[in-house]
Amino acid sequence: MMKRNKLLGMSLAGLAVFSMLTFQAEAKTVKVTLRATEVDLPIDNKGTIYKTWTFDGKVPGPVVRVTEGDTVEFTLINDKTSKNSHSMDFHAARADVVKDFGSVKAGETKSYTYTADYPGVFFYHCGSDPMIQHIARGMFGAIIVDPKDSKAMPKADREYVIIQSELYPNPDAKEEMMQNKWSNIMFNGGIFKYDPVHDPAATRWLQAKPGERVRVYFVNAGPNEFSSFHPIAGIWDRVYASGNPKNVAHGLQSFVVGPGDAATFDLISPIEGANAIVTHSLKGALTGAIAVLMFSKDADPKMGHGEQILVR
Ligand SMILES: [Cu+2]
Repeated sequence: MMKRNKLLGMSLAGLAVFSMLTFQAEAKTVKVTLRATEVDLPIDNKGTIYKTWTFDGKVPGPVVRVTEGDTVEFTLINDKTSKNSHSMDFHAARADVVKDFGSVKAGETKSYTYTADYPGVFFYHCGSDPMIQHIARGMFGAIIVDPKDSKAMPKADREYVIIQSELYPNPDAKEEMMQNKWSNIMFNGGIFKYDPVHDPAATRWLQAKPGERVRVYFVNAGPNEFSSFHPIAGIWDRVYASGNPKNVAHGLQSFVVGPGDAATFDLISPIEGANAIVTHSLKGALTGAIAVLMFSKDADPKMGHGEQILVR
């Protein structure tokens, strides 16, 4: 009898090890290289050009995605054509603010390494002086750190990244940024980028099917305004502060995300039709921060997957 119990205990221990192997991704090293460039990009659906500063020539910069526990080997190249120094501050990192997050001159390179110890969604941005201008001109993005336990959150059927930021009419006027004189709030670097209702020139919107769990990784780049993130005609099924599975709240209408903060939002629609994702701080919404999410049985299967989690 004792022998049998011992055997049972051993096989249960074996099962436990097996399930850990099954559900916990093995930590890996991820090399991430981004290039700081100063380029002109459109900031609305008509193609109005703005003198942006960027990571990899895009606003927002590329989505970086790793798994909790991974080692990130990061390199910033400041393009030799840049007129300014630039830098990289990952909110997912524990590092040295001077040595690692310090400025890189044009034509130079800096590398640092950190482990992504906390799961969630985190802001990244240039922190070079004046930081308010480097962020306002477009040097920001999102890093998603997936939990190593793949069962820590319900599985998402589609995922989208939305980054809020302010548009200042004159990109050189640091004083106007200090006085918070923005003209528009944008999602993913464009005025009404995903809103054909308010701007007939908009050709893009977000898509999902009724019943699907849509996960929105939301970052507020600021540099100044808070966001009261709300899905008009929907309710957030779950909200995770900083995207950490331990910080879960249920059934919220709006959730405030301050500048330099981020959160993960899950949304499920029982019916066909549209939700309008906004900052309910209405001057922000009505000047550009509205994203239409269309729930339809024939939603494009590519939307909300792969490259289409940040719709360019
Ligand atoms: Cu910069």
